Amino acid sequence: MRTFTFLGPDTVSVVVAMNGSQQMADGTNIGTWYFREGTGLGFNGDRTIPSPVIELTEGQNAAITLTSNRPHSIHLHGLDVNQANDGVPTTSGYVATSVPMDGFGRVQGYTRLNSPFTYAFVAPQAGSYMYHCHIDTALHMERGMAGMIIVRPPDGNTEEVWAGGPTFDKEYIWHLHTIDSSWHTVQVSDTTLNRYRPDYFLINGKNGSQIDTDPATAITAAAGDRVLIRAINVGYQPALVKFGGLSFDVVSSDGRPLASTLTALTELWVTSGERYDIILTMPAATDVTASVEYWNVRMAAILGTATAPVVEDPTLFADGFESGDTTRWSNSVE
Ligand SMILES: [Cu+2]
Repeated sequence: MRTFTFLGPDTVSVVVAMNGSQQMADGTNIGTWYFREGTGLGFNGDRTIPSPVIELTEGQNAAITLTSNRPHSIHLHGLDVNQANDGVPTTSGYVATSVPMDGFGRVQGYTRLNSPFTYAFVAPQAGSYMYHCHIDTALHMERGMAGMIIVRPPDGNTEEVWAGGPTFDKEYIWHLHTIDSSWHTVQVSDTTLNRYRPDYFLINGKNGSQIDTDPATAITAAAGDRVLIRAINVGYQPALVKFGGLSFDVVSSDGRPLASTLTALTELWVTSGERYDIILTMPAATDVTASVEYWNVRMAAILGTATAPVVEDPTLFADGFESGDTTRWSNSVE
């Protein structure tokens, strides 16, 4: 169903690739940095952003081990972990070039290059979270060092947002991100980064017509199916998400259930660092185009838009089972 890799269960080994290359719809190859699963260093051949999904279960004792030959960290954005495991450098664990100074409230939670650092925590309440590198953050996140963390309910249920919470039949992740290609020619922050002028507008690392055929993003479901879309904005633009006029509900925000579900929305702002869990019930005979508008709110201007099809597939049975096909979660869209 997705192009992402699920990691887990208890110990996740993550390395950093700084030689990624992402081909955009216009043929341009954009250099990327990203986290990937593995224990060795270097390039694994997938060359993709976003970074992989880390999937955990509520209450699980989780450990994420980061190995890198350059300074990086994993910040557990929105997860209630203690400071040493939060991944914000100087007060928390990271992979350092040299041993940092002690004092000033710093913790000695760092390792040298190529020496793994382990972030240990108890997976919090079920919901949608994110992780990203917190070293030279503006550049490293933009380069692709960000991904989603999904915490499942304690029983591991993959059809319930949280224990006793809303149910769903199909699940999508919409990782919202923009790229300023001029930022992808520098190795460390410099004056190039004084301005952010995105020229690629992505969902799940793809742009333009690439999205139409990306089974991780293009929404197909049977009429009546409840489709969960976990929207996560790792970019620097507020994103206005619409599903072609279809109405939808929002059940949780930033990993927490809403006190009351927002119902019958037709658009939703998702700003930087936010996550929303959206449930769209697929109407019969649907064939519409969803859109993600990336805004410069100060200028009241849309900088760019990513679009994706939302289609009711009559060959699918309700509840997500495909007709004559038992490979329920492996999408066969060409
Ligand atoms: Cu980094």
